[in-house]
Amino acid sequence: MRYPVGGTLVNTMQIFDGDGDSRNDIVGTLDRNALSGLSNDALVLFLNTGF
Ligand SMILES: [Ca+2]
Repeated sequence: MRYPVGGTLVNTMQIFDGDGDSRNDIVGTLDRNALSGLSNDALVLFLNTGF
């Protein structure tokens, strides 16, 4: 499977309480496909701050 050079995909997103404050947060893994397709992956964490 080919991806555009420099594209960013969201591989997975999971909802869980990452910081234990009883509000659900979201963690996602980003796959930023460089030429190898395996570099520049990243984890992102979205904290629900309860506004
Ligand atoms: Ca939380």
